[in-house]
Formats: sequence, C-alpha cells, structure tokens
Amino acid sequence: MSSHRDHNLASLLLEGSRDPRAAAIVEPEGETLSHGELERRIRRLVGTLRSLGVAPGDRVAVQSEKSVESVLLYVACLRVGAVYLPLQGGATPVECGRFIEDARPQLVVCRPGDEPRHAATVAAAGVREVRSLGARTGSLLVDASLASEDPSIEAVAPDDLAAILYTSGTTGRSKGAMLSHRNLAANARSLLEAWRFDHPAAGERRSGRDRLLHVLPIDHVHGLFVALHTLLASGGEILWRPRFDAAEAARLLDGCTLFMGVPTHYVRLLAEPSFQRNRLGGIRAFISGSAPLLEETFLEFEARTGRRILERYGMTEAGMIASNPYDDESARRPGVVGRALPGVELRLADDEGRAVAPGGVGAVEIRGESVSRGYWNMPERRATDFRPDGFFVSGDLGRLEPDGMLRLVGRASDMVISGGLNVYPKEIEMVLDRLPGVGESAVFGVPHPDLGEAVVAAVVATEPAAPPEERSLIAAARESLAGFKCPKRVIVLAELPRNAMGKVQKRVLRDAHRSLFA
Ligand code: MCA
Repeated sequence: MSSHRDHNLASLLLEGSRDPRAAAIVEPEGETLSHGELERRIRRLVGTLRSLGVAPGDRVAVQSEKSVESVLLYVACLRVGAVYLPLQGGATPVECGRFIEDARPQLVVCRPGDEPRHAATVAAAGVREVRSLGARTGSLLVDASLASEDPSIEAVAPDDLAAILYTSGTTGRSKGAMLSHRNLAANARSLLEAWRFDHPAAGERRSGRDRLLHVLPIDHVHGLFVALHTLLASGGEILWRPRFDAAEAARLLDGCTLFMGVPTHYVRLLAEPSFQRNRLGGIRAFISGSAPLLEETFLEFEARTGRRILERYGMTEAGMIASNPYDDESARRPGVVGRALPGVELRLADDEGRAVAPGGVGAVEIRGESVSRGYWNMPERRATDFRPDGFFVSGDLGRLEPDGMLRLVGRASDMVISGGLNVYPKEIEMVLDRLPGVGESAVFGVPHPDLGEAVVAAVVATEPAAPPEERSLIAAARESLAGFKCPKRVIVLAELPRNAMGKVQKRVLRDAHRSLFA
C-alpha cells in the first residue's frame, strides 16, 4: 500500500534524480543546477514557506518572470502541501486582482518592484504575506538565504489540490481549474509511458537521459506541467530559456533530445534559415500542442527536416488527453491529435450525452484520473460541465477516424486560440463595451500566419460621425487586459450582423475579415 507521502506529486518529481551530480537545469551562459543542488535549493524554499506560515491547503499566488527560481518555488509549494497558483506573466493588475480576490492566497509572490501594483488587492483580499521573486533576486530569496533546509514532503490525500489555474470562459468570468496531486501525477505518468521516457517505473530502459529545450512560459499547463513533470520525474536535463527565439532555438536544438512547442514556435522555426535538418539528429520527438497545428506546417516541417511533428491534445482542466503515436512516426498525420492517452477515457457525444454514430461529429468528453473535479468557488459548474457519469464536456467538437484517431473539427464556443493561448471573446467584449464611444462590440478570431488565429474586434460607435480611433481603443483595452487578449485590429461597423433571433453572427464577421492578416 502506498503511503500518503507518495500521493504528493513532489515525490514523483523526485523519482528521477538518481544521480545528484547529473545536470537538472542548464542555463546556457548561466548556471548549471545539478539534481542535488536543485534539491538543496528547494529544501531551503520549503523552510522559507513554512516560516512564512504557509500551511497545507493555503494558496500561493505567483506572478514572476520565467525563471529557474519560480520552478523551485513551484516544487517547494507542492512539498508543503500548498496550492500553487500561477498568474500569467502578462496579466494586468485588474486581472491579478480578480484571481487573488477569488483564491484568497496566504502568500503572493510578485516581480521585484511590483509590490505597489498589487498593494490594494492584497490588502482587500486579506493576504498575509507578500514577497518578490525574479532570476536570482527578490525578497523571497533573501528569506531563503536565512532559512534552513527542510527535507520534508507533506503527506497529502490524492484529491488535495496541488494547483489552481485560471482560465476565462464563455461568460467572461475567470474560472480557477482545481488540479489535485492525483490529477497531475496521473497525467505525468501517462506521458512518461506514452512518450517513452526513461523512468524508474518503466520496466526496461527506454529513451536514455533526455535533454529538453524549454522555451515555453511556465504559467500554463504545457510549460509547467507537461514539460517540467516529465523531465524532472525522468531525471532528465532541461535546457532553460526565458523565452523563445527562433535563431537561438535552431542553434540550441543541436544536442537536445526533445522539443515541446506551440504551433507558432514551429512556424517561426521554419521561417528561420539556420534551422536545418543536419543539426537535429539527436531529437527523438518534436511535440506540438496548445493550438491546432496546420497541415501546411506539418508538411513543410517534414519536407525541411524529414521528421513528423508529434501533435497532442490537451486542456487546462484535463491535462493531456490524446497523442499521436510515439513509436510509429509514419502513423502521425496532420489534422489528427491521436488516441486517448493511457488512463484517459474519451467519447464523442451529442447534446444529451449520447454516443454519436461511428464517424459522426460529437462533443469531446473525457473522464479519468487526470481530469479536474471542477472550478474553485464554483460548485454549481459541476452540473453544467460534467455529465452525471463523470465525463467532462471539453467544449471541442471531434470525429473519430477509421483507425481510432481523433480529429478535432471545431469548438462549441467562439473561443479564439492565439499563439497557443485561449481567448474568450466575452471577456474582451465586456472591456470594449465600457470604453467611451463604443456602443457594442463583437470579438472573433481570424487566421494569422504567425499566431494561428488573431483576436479582432468589430465595434459600433455611439456617435457614427465621430467613431473612436482604433489605436486608442486598443491602448485603452490593454490597460485591463493581458497583451495576448487585446484585439490586434478593431474595425468600426455601422451595425453588427445579426440573425433573425437578434444574435450576432460571428461567422459572418470571420468570413468578411478572414484575409485581414493574409
Ligand atoms: C504575446 N503577444 C501575443 C501573444 N503572445 N499576442 C497574441 N497572442 C499571443 N500568443 C503580444 C504581447 O502581449 C506583446 O504585446 C507582443 O505580442 C509581443 O510580446 P512577446 O512576449 O515579445 O511575444 P512573443 O515572444 O512573440 O510570444 C509569442 C509566443 C508566446 C512565443 C507564441 O505567446 C508563447 O510563448 N505562447 C505559448 C503559450 C503557451 O504556453 N500555451 C500553452 C497553454 P504588448 O506589447 O501589447 O504586451 S496550456 C494549453 O493550452 C494546454 C492545456 C495544452 O494543451 O497545452
């Protein structure tokens, strides 16, 4: 029987560190952190968190630049049984305020110098401690330098929360997806198996020691959970970059065994002349997710490198759901996201939750240990987002190919995915509608060569003779919205297209403006 300590996701992440001298995180032209040193620094942060009064179940909200220190803090939070709450790097004080008020953290960790930005919210939400953290800087590290190492790992129950990740939704209101130790550990184990990581639990030695080029942000599932969990649990090496730069990535991939990116990364790599086949021999998989990979990107990548990208499908509430085959590269196809991962049940259903006929289009529903049990402070959503038999309604529409692979064919909502980030139009419309000169607005996505889709807004002016300026509308929206959510273009229309029921026809807008960025 497994002990409670074993339910802590942090125990799984430790399993790979068999050789404490082996490199864990490497910053080119910077520091190399061995697994042993990583462990020591995490232990200091565990001591620090405990000294700040962070107790099991307490939320720790973190808005920091992507830094190795924030990885250490994440693992330390798991170890004390706290709930890690990453706030997107680009989130504005207004957005952060909403998350902090909802989650009521014990500790807020912000970027050095940002304390005044959060002061009002922190006071209103009764947050007890505020610290700052950046790359090798911040008051949390000052505390850590005085703290003693604490090797303990809190005993947790499988359903205790490990993290809350906020996503927006069709109503425009942010929802905090609650992810338990069980959810995250189950998903990590599925990926260790599906992508053949070298892991102690695997019967035979698999891939050998991996080296992953890490260019993703770590405030989302992809960069935080998928990339970090698999590499830490398998004792691999993470080549750490604070952000993605195509020329640098083309150079650094030489010597790596894995790459995980969003489609925009692949588009940018293909536009980079120095990205060449002869440098990629050691890479065992190029993995793509978070947004649909266009067929043309898949084919161009294969033509350039001789390699087929491994596309997989996931969402914040469920982790990774499906993956193209790892072992048979020739079976990977553009436009399909693969088969359900081990431990994930997937079905396609009609509006009533009945299975659709083979080959038919249905709503993608999933069940399994990796699926979140709902949203923080929103127990009522359980009834709308889950079927009575426990399947989660993903909001994506799909069709099963004859060989059982899933093809995503659309979304039930008008969500836009821009550069791998989900944007819900309602949230943007609520901001635009409040701006002076705007009568009403409709936000939609159009094809974009770099971002896949770009956010565009159509607005109707309150005074048609003196419509608001596009640039000032975008600048005003930017004050309350993270940059990726802001419309790249705003079009002023005399009226919004509506159907006979008075509903705005977003499809008409999308079709009319689909060449805006062509
Ligand atoms: C940055 N900007 C964007 C985006 N990213 N605008 C639209 N869409 C975006 N994705 C804006 C910034 O706000 C800024 O505007 C301006 O563009 C330049 O910012 P910069 O940081 O220089 O942009 P970049 O470096 O070119 O970033 C593009 C990017 C990045 C590399 C594609 O967005 C990125 O890392 N995307 C990956 C996101 C990701 O990890 N998704 C996983 C979600 P301003 O100057 O006004 O501020 S997890 C998920 O979906 C699941 C569950 C899954 O299956 O993986």
